[in-house]
This record gives sequence, structure tokens and C-alpha cells, in this order.
Amino acid sequence: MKKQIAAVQLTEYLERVGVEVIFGLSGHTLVQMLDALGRRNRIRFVSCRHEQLATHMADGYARVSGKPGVVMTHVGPGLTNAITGIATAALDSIPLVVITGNVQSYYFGRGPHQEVNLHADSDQVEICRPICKRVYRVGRAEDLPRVMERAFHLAMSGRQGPVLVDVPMDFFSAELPEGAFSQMPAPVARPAIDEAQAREIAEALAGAERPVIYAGGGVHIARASEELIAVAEALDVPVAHSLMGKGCLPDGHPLLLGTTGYWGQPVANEMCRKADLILAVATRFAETDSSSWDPKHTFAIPPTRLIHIDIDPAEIGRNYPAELGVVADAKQALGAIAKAARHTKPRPRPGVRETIAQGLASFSQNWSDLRLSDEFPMRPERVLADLRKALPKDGFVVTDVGWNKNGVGQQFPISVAGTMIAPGGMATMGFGHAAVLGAKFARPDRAAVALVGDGCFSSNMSVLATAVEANLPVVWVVMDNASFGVISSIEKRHLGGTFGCMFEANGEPYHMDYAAIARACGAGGIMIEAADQLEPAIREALASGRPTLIQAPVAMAPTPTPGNWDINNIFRKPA
Ligand SMILES: Cc1ncc(C[n+]2csc(CCOP(=O)(O)OP(=O)(O)O)c2C)c(N)n1
Ligand SMILES: [Mg+2]
Repeated sequence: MKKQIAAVQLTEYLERVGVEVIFGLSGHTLVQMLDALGRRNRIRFVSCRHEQLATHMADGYARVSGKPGVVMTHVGPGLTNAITGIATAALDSIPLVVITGNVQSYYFGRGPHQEVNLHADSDQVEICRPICKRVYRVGRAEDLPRVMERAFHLAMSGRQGPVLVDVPMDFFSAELPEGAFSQMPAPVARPAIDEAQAREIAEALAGAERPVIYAGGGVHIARASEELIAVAEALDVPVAHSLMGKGCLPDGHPLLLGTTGYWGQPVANEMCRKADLILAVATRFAETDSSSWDPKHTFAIPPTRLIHIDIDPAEIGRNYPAELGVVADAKQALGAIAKAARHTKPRPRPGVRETIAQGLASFSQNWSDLRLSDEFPMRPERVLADLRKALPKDGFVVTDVGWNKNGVGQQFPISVAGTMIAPGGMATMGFGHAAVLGAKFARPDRAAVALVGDGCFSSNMSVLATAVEANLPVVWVVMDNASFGVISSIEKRHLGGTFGCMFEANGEPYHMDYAAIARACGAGGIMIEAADQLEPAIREALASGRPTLIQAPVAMAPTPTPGNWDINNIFRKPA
């Protein structure tokens, strides 16, 4: 029987599975794979300078493309560097297949170079167990085809997430019979609800006095926003959403309440709290979206009745008791409910649209002047407003954590579903400036801007090199306040100081010249020196066709917090 090297066959298999890009970083354990990828030259290999960034890039790619992101890392430090990115994907239910090299199988346990073996021989996979749907350490070269099929199947099925495939390096070089990689992942029908259940839910919403639909990030993963709009409109039900659900209805839709929780909209919190029935779809009722589950603020369930649809049975009943839980794909379920809704007559709910419009308008008074402010360093609200003007409606805004995420969640209109990308569950600093590269790779025809803080950007600036090398014309808008701003605000508010949160050198605020660093890396770099320079700079950067960093000095200014966050009850000033 003819034989072929496993790495060559794996490369061809990845092509057949539909992989178009792998984000990774080399190491001796990967050399056979890199050679195979390079010789075929069909899958792009984006060579990164840090594995965390590679994983965030693959994550951004997966969020936009709807396909699994593929990452390749070296043994030991290669994999441990990737942990934060894998965890970030896991907590946002993003499918990744992470292929990691390991030491030679025949030296397991003897302590070969870079082996992790404190508790068991070559057991680096154990580090990933809590953050993966499944970890595989391939036991024999012959198992590699089966394990790869399992990895793609598991990453994409049910609640999506990362799967790790750990491959002793000698297996990549092993010869396997040609055609060894014959098993393709099966197309899997998503869990559905039946007609009777759909009718029951549609009728419950139609008959309710103050119903609300609450949409989570899973609505975007399932690409279900059209179906969601159809349900809301057919039954005349307002829609609130989590941070990750933002964009589920286009901005300005008369039934759109906006984001709930600590950094949300008062009218969204109010209507959710007073609802008699909530249909929650693809959400885990995360802490900050739910005002730390305090019934005085966002959700009071019970007495509010809850119908909860989620792909993962573990989410149903976890934070709030549901009168009906449904395990289903959001797109299928909402489609079925929209169909059933055509046969119902929703109860008239006069004044709902007016209440929403007034609520949103009166809260936005908080920043309507600030959006136009010429102050310099800039008001962050002006940064948002100018970015919104310059970014096409279908362009991506990728946030990190900090003012950028809180501000975008609350104050940045999104009118095309899936165009806001943020690290929700892990709230990982260092996500946005890398994930934007993956988003751009997936949709090169659309603009992609990362809005990030200076803390984030300076945590790992090698994204600049990767964007230049991979020729990905992304734009980074770096909000420079010389601090870990949101944390310094919390410290200041509760304890009076900002120790450990400010960037300082020789007792002065320490502003790095990120624009110059970008230019030194071969990217564009623009330093903003007056507020009115930002919007034209963003337009110029987007039109330039090259990766460009725009540094915007900003004032320290917290976002309004109409909801509740339990941490505010904890800190005590020492006597
Ligand atoms: C990896 C990681 N470390 C620490 C934190 C805690 N944290 C949340 S926001 C933040 C500050 C972010 O600073 P910056 O990027 O400058 O944004 P700013 O708050 O100034 O707007 C920190 C340290 C985190 N979320 N992730
Ligand atoms: Mg900052």
C-alpha cells in the first residue's frame, strides 16, 4: 500500500474540511507541518509573534466567518501562551481547533526538551481541560485522522467551543497509508423545537401584558437576527439584549431597548424588571448584564415568568428559574416561533414604542454634547461618535476591555448584525487588537477597526508586525489615557487613589508614542493632536489599504452605570 507522511495528508485534510487559514507560531515540533503547509501553499499560514494573539485572531476569524478558527502552537510555552486565547473563545462559545505539537512520543516521561511532566508524562493537555470542550492527546500516529475528525465535529456541534489536539511531533512525520484521512465531519442538524412548542411560546408572548425578548450572544453565533426581528415584529414585543447580543436588532428599530445591566440602558433594565414574561434566547444571564442578579435592577424572575431557549441545557435554570426551558438552536427556534406568530393576535400594548424612544433619548442626553466636544485630550464619547461616522455600517468594530467595550456596548449604534465583536465571558485585555486581524481575514471586503485602550495595546504590540506581514489592512484606534483607566476609576471611587493603575515614568504620566511604533513596524501611524483630526484620520486609514494605528489621547471619564455591579459593595477604606 502506498504511504504518505501524516503532515502532508493532514494538510490536505484541512483543505477538504474547508480550512483557509491557520494562525500560529512555529517551534521544532511543528516543522514537519509547516513544511507541508508551505509546499501545498493553499491554506494561508499567518505567522504570529505570540500565541495568545494567534488564538485571538483565530477567534475573530471564527466569529466573522462562522467556521472554526484553527490555531497551531508549539509544545510547552507555545501552548501555555495560547491558554488565555483558548479560554476567551471557550467562554464566548467560539469554535477553535487548536493543534499543538508535543515532545517525541518515545521519550514521554524522560523529560525531553520542553516536556510538561510534573504530574504525569507529557500531560500539557491537562492545562487546557477546563477551557476546552475536549482535549485529545493523540496516542498513535494512526489515531491522528480519527482525532482530527472528532475535533472539527466537536468544535462545531452543540454549544461551540475550542478543542485541543495534542500531537507528539514524531506523528507528524510518520508515514500513514494514503487515504488515511477519509472520515469527514458529518453535517449535523441543529436541535429544533416542534410546532406545538413554537405555538405555545408565540401564544404566551402574544397574550402577555408586558413581554420582553432578551437576546444573548448566541443569536449572532446562530446567525438568527432575521428570525428574531420577525418574532419581535409579529408579536410586537420589545427586545433587550446582553452586551454580546448587541446588534441583534438594527439600531433605531422601534422595538429595540438596548443593552441591559450595569453598563446598559435604564429603559432596558426597567422594562425587563417589570416584564410579566421574558423569552430569553441564547444567553447565560451573565453577571454584569443582569446587574449581579439583584432583582431591584434588571431582572426580577420570578415574579416575571421566563421561557429560556438555549443550545446548552446547562444554562437553563442556572441563574433564573424557567417555566419552560427549550434546548434548541436559536435560528431554528426563532424561525419556528415567527411562523407560529402569524396565527396569533398580539394583545394591544399602547405606548410601548413611545416609552422606548423616550427612554433611549433621555438617557443619551448624558453624552449628546460630549459627542461633539472639541476638548483635547478628547472626550471618549467624541471618539465613539467620530468612529461611527467614519466606519461603514457593515464595518466591524472590535473592542477590547476598558472604556472601549463599555462605551460601545452602551453608546455605539450597530445596524448590521455581527459587526460588534467583544470578549464577553473572559473580558480579556489584549483581545481586540488581535481579533480584528481575524475578522479582516474573514471579510477582506469590509472595514475592520479595533477600538482599544492603551493598556491593551501595549500589552502585546506585535500585532503590528503580523498585520504588516500578513498584509491585513486593519485600523487600530488606541485610546490613550496613560492608565488602566476603568480599574483606576473603580479604585478612585471606592478608595480614593489610583495606585498601581497609572502609567508613569519619573513621576509623570507616561504616554508612549504608539503611532511612531506603528510606523517603525512598517504600518501607518497617526497621532491625533486635536479632536477634529480623528474622523478624517479614520477615513484616511480605512482608505489607505494598509494597517494603520491611530493614537487618540483621551480624558479619563467613566461611562454611566445605570445598573448594579456587586463588586461596588465590597471595597472598604481602611480607618
Ligand atoms: C488580561 C487581563 N488583565 C487584567 C484585566 C483587568 N482589566 C480590565 S479593564 C483593564 C484596563 C484596561 O486598560 P486600557 O486598555 O488602557 O483601557 P481603559 O480602561 O484605560 O479604557 C484591566 C487591567 C483584564 N480584563 N484582562
Ligand atoms: Mg487606558
